[in-house]
Amino acid sequence: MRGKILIKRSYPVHSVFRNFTITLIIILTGFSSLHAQNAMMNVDARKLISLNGTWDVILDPAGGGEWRQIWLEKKPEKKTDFIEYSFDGGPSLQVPGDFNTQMPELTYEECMVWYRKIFNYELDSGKRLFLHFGAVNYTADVYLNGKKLGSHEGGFTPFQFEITDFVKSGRNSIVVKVNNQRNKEGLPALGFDWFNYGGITRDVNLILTPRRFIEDYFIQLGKHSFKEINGWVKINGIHSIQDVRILIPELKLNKIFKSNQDGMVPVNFSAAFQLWSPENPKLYNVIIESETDTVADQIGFRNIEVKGNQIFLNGKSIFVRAVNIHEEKPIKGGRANSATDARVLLGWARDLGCNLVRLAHYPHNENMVKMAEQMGIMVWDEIPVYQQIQFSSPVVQQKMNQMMTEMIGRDKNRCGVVIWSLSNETNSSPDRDKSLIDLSKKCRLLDSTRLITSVINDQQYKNNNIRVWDTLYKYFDVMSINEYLGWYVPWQGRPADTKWEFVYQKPVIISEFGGEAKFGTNIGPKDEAASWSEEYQEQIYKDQVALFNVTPNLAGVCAWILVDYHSPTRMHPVYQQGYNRKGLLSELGEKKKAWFVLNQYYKSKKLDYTSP
Ligand code: GCB
Repeated sequence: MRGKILIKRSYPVHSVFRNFTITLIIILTGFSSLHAQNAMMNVDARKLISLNGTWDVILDPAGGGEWRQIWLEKKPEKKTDFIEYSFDGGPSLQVPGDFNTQMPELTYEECMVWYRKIFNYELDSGKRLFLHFGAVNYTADVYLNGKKLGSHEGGFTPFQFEITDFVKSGRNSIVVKVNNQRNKEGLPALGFDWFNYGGITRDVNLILTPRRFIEDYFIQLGKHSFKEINGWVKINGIHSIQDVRILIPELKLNKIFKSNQDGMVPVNFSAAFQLWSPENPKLYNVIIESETDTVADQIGFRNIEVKGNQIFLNGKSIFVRAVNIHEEKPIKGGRANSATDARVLLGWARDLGCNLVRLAHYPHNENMVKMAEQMGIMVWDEIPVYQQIQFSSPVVQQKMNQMMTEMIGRDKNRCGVVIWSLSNETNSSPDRDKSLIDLSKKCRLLDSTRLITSVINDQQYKNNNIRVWDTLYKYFDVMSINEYLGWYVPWQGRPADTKWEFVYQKPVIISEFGGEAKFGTNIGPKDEAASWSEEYQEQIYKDQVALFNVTPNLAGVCAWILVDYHSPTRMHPVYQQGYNRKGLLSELGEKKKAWFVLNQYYKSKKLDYTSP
């Protein structure tokens, strides 16, 4: 009751009435606010007009912009009019980029910011026009020329709107209400151990297409094959049978396929591909031609499978030498996005000896995924189903499904991506099991070719025994175990004497392990965690290697984490200073002692790439 009175006091009555009326209309007509469309992939290969650069902004920490209807961009018309907002004469922000690191007053803000971009456009009746966002954290409400196009939720995946019928000749204005406030039913939910960078964090583009265009395609090897493509192409805007041609000039391949009436084109063919692998990251120029459109992509072909307790890449058993990475700009901090950021982070991972990177805990920008593929580093893609998720909520389940669909939609032709991860450290419950099992089935329907996993940390420790029991493991290809022995969990005995008990027999990846140390801290008792010393962290890594050596079914390990990163929950004033210090590298890229232990281990594991 009190809440209601407060709302009436602080918001003009007419706006409350208006909101109520809209709600009523929605309930009565079943009309809900428009959702963004699933985004086109391979945006770089399309005809683009970039909307990156300077955007005008209005900061809205108190949430007043909604009832002032900022998207209408009203101007005073009569002498007695005044309008209490304006994009003109206000601050601006760079897009792509998080807002927290661009304005000191926004450093720790989780709030609303309204963005505006003006662009000029010449109408072309032969073309369709899409407004594409690489990612906005966390929610985005998008308006064009005062009309709402729709909304999107989820900070790490692309979305778009078709604006062919709304764009005008001449001046157009886009307004986006961005809100990075965390919420209980969000993904992630309320608690997470990374910095919640808000804003339009990835590229914004206008995409021009022909009226009938190549909307989507999946061109990858079939599940068990080394030479047979089992995919599809989707043509948008046709209602008749059409030809689609696939060309791979290097292989002298030129094949024609027929669509159905709705534009779906099944694509099957064989070729003698040189398979993609970390040793030979071969990509082919693949051209897809419809009667009215052409799209080119760099695509690689490889086979990833689990047989027994091992992972096989192109028929050879592999050991995954991996590291976790958060999407933070090397050295500078802030949300990473550029190819340069990707090159530095992946270069560090390669120096360490990695053949895989886990892009924790959400889909990273496309530069990371593409560059890893070019460098011969396999990728683990993950959705932010992280720790305390409200699995009982149907809305949350629908969001999980949407984010997974968007991640797979974007990255499905990147052969470097070998694992879809559907969650991290969730608590066992009937609701969790049901939602994640359900999600795993949907994932396999969308893409049956990759391995899927869910990361779990509820193993039981007793008398130097580790019992891995979670029923969820049954539904996934790889058992991904996070264990922090030596840090959150004390060693239970000699690491080399540890006994594992696995309820399910599958390949095991230790997906997180490690501990904190501040670079350059070498004083204090070396056997005390609270010394935050490099030596303490180094010992954890030595002990972990001893543990790995007695871990049955071990198919790989993935250290937490490559670089120290910002996390406001890390509050020790001397050693953490707002950073999670589990990095093998400091935030400036300096190597801690543990780095050398893992580097040695990975060098020894390189020899494990064997034929079955
Ligand atoms: C974990 C989480 C990771 C954390 C890490 C830590 O288990 O999966 O997101 O950041 O531990 O440093 O505590």
